Amino acid sequence: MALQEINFDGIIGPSHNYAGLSLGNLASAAHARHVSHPRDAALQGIEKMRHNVRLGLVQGLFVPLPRPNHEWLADLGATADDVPDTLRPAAFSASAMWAANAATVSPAPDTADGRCHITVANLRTMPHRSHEWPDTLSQLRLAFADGAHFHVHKPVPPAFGDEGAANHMRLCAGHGEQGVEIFVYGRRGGAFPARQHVEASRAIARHHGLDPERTLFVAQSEEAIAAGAFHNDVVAVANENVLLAHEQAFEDRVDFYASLKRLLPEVEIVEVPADAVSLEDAVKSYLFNAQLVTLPDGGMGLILPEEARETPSVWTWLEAMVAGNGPIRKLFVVDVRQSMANGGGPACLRLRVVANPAHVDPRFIANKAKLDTIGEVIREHWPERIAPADLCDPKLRQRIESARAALIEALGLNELL
Ligand code: SUG
Repeated sequence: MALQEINFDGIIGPSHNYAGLSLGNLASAAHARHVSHPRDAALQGIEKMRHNVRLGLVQGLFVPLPRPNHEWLADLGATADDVPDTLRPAAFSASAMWAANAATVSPAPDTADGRCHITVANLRTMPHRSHEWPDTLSQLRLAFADGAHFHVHKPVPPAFGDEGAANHMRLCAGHGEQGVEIFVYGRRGGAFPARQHVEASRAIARHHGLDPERTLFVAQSEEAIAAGAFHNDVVAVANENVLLAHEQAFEDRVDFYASLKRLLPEVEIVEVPADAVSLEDAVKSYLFNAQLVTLPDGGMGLILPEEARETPSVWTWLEAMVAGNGPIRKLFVVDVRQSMANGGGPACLRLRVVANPAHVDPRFIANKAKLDTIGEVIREHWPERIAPADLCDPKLRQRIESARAALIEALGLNELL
């Protein structure tokens, strides 16, 4: 079977809450200490997966990580029964839902040994995300255990921040052909941190055995980070030969586009001008955090958050784009508002892997019946709401832990308990 795009969505965990933990992520700051709705959040995520399955796309899934993270607390000399207020929200964070930050993926046609290479992200910049990687690594090693086709790498050393696929794009003439891999890094972000270090990206490219001639390292623009684009996938998205990007996404777009055209003459660059959509509207609407996908009947579509339809400048531009003669022909809108309120749109919620689905552990591949089962578990076990003070309640903690266990048992993934 040919290589296919598989989108692995992170199932939104039962501890989903709004703690305002991510400096530079405007939505996270705006919703700090709001009441969250984990059950609705997770069902919104399942509905997005159902939507994509209905479109005929191959859908995968990852399960939530154990929260609170007892091992991380123990390393900090604390326990879940006696956790300082300053650590509690980080120990409970459901941030692993944003699977685009789980790892960087180089498909088999791009790598020296012809296997798909996957490096788990260290996420070291934000404390609440820095303890995701050990459990994410266990899950990746299970899903992609077939060593003939995959190589899963440990994270790059924490000296250099790495936030995974959210800062990586692959352009190619077709999924099965050697592509051009683009690593986008940050240098400065005004008042906000640059979360992807170029040395982390370079290390990943070496570990994955990429051809240096077909690998680009591109600086994200300082103004984009300062405007709230804390990851490149807030201002750009790529699929096969199409790049959709905001005019102000990159530090030196002229140089980047010229290199890209030289390496991949088939590339089609769709640029959104700043005078049509401001950086502010791009960040508010998450227009670029859409999933840009190749549809089974040909042509490409964008799977966008509701917020894009609600932002007039964005929707006007998108409608004009699909009416034109460009490569992106269809718009689909999904409701992921609970995730969006923490700065995670449709593309944040998925890790894209180009591989043969038959080589992946089938427990991580979704279908309609499995999504129905997961939906039932969520309806029965996920808390309906979490206010900040609830995180101190031992009964909530117990509920979060038993909810995760129920899901894992339903999926037969007991190795992850
Ligand atoms: O790392 N939000 C995440 C959002 C990640 C979005 N991912 C991509 N763009 N690919 C982050 O900033 C907020 C958690 C809180 O504040 O409770 C948070 O971690």
